[in-house]
Amino acid sequence: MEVKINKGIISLIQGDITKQDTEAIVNAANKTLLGGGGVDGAIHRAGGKAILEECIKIGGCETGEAVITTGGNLPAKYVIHTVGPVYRDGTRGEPDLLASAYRSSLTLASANNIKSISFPSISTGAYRFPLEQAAGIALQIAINYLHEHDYIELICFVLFGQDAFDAFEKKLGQLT
Ligand code: AR6
Repeated sequence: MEVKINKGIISLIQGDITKQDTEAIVNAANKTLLGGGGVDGAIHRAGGKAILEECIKIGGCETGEAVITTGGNLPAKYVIHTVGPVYRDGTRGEPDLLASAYRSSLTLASANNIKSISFPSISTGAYRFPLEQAAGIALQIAINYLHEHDYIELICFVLFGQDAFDAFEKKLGQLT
């Protein structure tokens, strides 16, 4: 599914983010930046040790913020590592922190002249953020960003399972 917003496109696909050839892919990392399971594990496995070495030098990342490394052996030139919130009960700033993780990643992409970027569904795996709410936040930030910035051409959401794809597809239909 694709939707044109201002000068850019939001695209939803089902697949593996490590295979994407957008200029940047986003990693759903943790604060240590030292790797883990899920998307993080897949990116470090496919990208090789250059990414981990850069992450060690950077030294960590706060929740809601983002940092950038090269893409190592990945098709993408860059990996933007962001840290989504661990979802507890929804009253601890989780929605704002998730929005901030997406916004910080897009801002960092712009600062590096990146025109195409792929996101996973941040925080909805090990960090247990409810999928439908997370999809709404992710898409709203992407829509707002494309309205405010003419430079980015493509924001792609790479959803791993049918449930995630369906949730994003439904929300994108509602929001556009
Ligand atoms: N491509 C795209 N999406 C994927 C892939 C992939 N290769 N693999 C998993 N997903 P998660 P989080 C989906 O757990 O919730 C790590 O250990 C997955 O199905 O990767 O932000 C980190 O080190 C789910 O929908 O990220 C942190 O400690 C979504 O990606 C912690 O997990 C996010 O799931 C971060 O947890």
